[in-house]
Amino acid sequence: MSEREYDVVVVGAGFAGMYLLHRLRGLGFKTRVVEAGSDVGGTWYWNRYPGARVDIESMQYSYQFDEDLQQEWQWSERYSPQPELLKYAGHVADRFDLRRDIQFDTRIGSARYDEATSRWTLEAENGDRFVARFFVMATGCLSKPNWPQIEGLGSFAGPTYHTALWPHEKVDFTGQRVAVIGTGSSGIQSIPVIAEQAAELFVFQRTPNYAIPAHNQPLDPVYEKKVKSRYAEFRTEAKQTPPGIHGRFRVGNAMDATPKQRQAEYERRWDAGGLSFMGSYGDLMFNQDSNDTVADFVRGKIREIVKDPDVAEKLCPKNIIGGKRLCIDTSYYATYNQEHVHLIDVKERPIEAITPTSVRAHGRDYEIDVLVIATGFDAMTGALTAVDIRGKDDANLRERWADGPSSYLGLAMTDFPNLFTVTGPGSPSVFTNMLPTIEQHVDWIVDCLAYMKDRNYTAIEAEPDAEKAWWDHHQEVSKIGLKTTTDSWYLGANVEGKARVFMPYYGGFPTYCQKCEEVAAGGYEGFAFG
Ligand code: NA7
Repeated sequence: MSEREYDVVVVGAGFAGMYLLHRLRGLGFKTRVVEAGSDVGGTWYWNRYPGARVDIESMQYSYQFDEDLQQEWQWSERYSPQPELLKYAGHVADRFDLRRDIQFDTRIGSARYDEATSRWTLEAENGDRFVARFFVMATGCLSKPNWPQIEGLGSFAGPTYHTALWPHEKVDFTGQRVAVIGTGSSGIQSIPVIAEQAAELFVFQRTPNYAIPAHNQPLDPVYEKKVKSRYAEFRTEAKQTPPGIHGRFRVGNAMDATPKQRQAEYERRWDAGGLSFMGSYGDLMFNQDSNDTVADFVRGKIREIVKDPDVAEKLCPKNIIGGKRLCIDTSYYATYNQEHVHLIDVKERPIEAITPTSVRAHGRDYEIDVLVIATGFDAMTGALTAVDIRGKDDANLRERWADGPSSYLGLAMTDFPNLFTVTGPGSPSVFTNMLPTIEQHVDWIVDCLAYMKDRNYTAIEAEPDAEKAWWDHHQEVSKIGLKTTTDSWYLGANVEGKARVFMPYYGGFPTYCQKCEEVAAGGYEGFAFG
């Protein structure tokens, strides 16, 4: 047990925490990063399930703050697999000598603000205490695993693996009877790989998802050279698009094109693969008829790929496309053509129970050896409210957000002075390429701390009016279009009892960055300094 004092304590050593440490150190802030895992990497440290892979192209899903780093690092595939992303995180930690200021294997349980000293005291579950003027939660948007509420879950006698808490040692499914519960990105990425080994695979699907082929392949050296010859410009161009991703995003309306033109465009995008599929037309997320055309196209593909028409129908999503996060897959639908792969629809009749040897559904026991839980995360707020955070006058973040979160720019909250969140609710976060978004947030936070240091300010707090105005704007923007018409983790709908409030900012990365810049240029408008 120890107690030490710092200028800044950062919780989380994923890409956000690592870059924060690098920048804060550069400005002379005495910084400590506290991380629950045993190494750096965040998402890529925990999500080691078979098939785990980023859904943004590798050349874009990487840091850009250091030109030498981005020139020297070589990705091997179009979409990096988890082990390579973890290796990259480790490389960055080595290159910038980060680990010496990171305390691993330490989970923060509580944080309390002392108004008299304008300092936070963080207490870890092992009893270690960290006192600091500033406290940054760099805990990620998808980091608190969501466990399904199924009777008997803990009673299963064989191994149970959650995709978000995958063991470090290799899991061998050879000859095993395996159940996978959940068909979001994690299920869709892992199911084809598990099917290669398993003797029998039972997939329990509550809601079918749209998956677009990744067409993953070794990274084309010509493309790599081209991007690297103008990396800075390439990055700048990416930041001018709403998701902060370099790609072909058309502005025309799907309904203005003829059916033949639309079909040709969707085919072309399907063949190219990846998230830019939804960039086929500008109105796909704003016009139900337009969305129907692209959703029908994907349903048509599912029916073409999956040989058994009943299985194909079960796999066809009924909700709009893009309401839930689009999945990027490798052979997902084709996996169901294998005789040992079985799809069990548990939408109308949920899983009844988990027994020591089976998953019970529709009155039948599916006998299994291994249980894989791919039920996602308590997204956006879960990791923040997992810590007992108490601000001014003992303001309790968990209670404050019981009816849904609120934040100024996803960066700070009234009554919680000197606390910053990286990609918090109300920031564009998961609608963008997370790496540049993280860098933007970190730069903004660090610049703000430097501004305070120059002026000898000791406390900063979001003003209630500014927070309310931003949150109202954010909620207003989220209602434009179709996004809120689907139950999703963006809305908190995947966690039982969680308030349904739309969390990521839907106004686009450029608009958000402009607002952040204006706030800073105006002497941090909407913030009060002490
Ligand atoms: P997701 O996308 O939240 O998917 C979780 C899946 O688990 C989804 O299909 C859920 O169905 C399903 N689920 C949840 N609870 C149950 C129960 N009780 N029974 C059956 N099925 C259930 O999480 P992922 O980890 O796949 O991906 C999260 C993000 O990580 C992803 O969007 C990428 O950004 C990376 P539901 O749809 O709720 O009916």
